Amino acid sequence: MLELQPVDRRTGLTREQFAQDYLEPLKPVVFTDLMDKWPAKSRWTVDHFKTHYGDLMVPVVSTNYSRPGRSYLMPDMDITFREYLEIMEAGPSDLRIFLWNIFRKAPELRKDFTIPDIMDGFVNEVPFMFFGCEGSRVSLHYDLDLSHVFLNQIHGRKHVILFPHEQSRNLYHLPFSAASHINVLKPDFHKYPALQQVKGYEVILLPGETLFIPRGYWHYIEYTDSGYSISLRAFTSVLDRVQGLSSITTNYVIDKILNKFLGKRWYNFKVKMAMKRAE
Ligand SMILES: O=C(O)CCC(=O)C(=O)O
Repeated sequence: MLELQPVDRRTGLTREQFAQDYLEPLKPVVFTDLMDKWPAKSRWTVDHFKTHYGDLMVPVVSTNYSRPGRSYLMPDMDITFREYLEIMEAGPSDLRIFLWNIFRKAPELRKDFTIPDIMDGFVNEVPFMFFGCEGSRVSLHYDLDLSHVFLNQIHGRKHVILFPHEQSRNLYHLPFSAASHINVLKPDFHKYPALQQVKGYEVILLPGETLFIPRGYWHYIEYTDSGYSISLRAFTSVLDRVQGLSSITTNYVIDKILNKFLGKRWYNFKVKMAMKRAE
């Protein structure tokens, strides 16, 4: 197993304590009370979504999503939100909705949550929602825009494993991407010996809790139950935002082009580079 320690759980954390203990040292933390006053906590039930937003079309991804050679953020199919929620209620499946800006189509949902005071002074990005069926997995990646993420769990539980960005080489980071194809739960130390150096964090995130994922952190997520969350993404400065945009350009754009023209050869080159860097 990889060396993992539990993420701290904190209640009543002040902005100053948060800045000193977590934001500045880039250490993850779970807030138990950040969304206490949000109407979304009780209002956003599966039935509420089905009744009011069931006809919206949603981009759904499966495990194909992280298959080698696929480009980042490419959905597998579009179905209605109602159809997706019915699949989610029916039992385990690998189907998920990733990084969905439901608020573009349903702006009134924004009234059901507020940006927490802890994020005062941050440059905020648009909120996104994530849905997943029981047992579905989000493969190990970091967010290319290098934003800080506040992942607010509305429904169901999630197992989250995190690693600092400095550990990218030991995690066999595939260059020109935000991905690594190592198996976090069953690491193959023989094939990937550098994994023995890796140190990370883990938590089972509960409904009503908020996980702070510092910028650049690697994360692997498994849906313990079917469920959903809303992520608030933010930067502490405009400079960080610009750095994020440059990271998207150099990784996403170059990768997409070379994937298209070189296909498997490009992927094999990235794997070779990842092994070499870890050595
Ligand atoms: O919760 C999820 O399904 C994925 C969350 C995630 O990867 C993110 O916020 O970057």
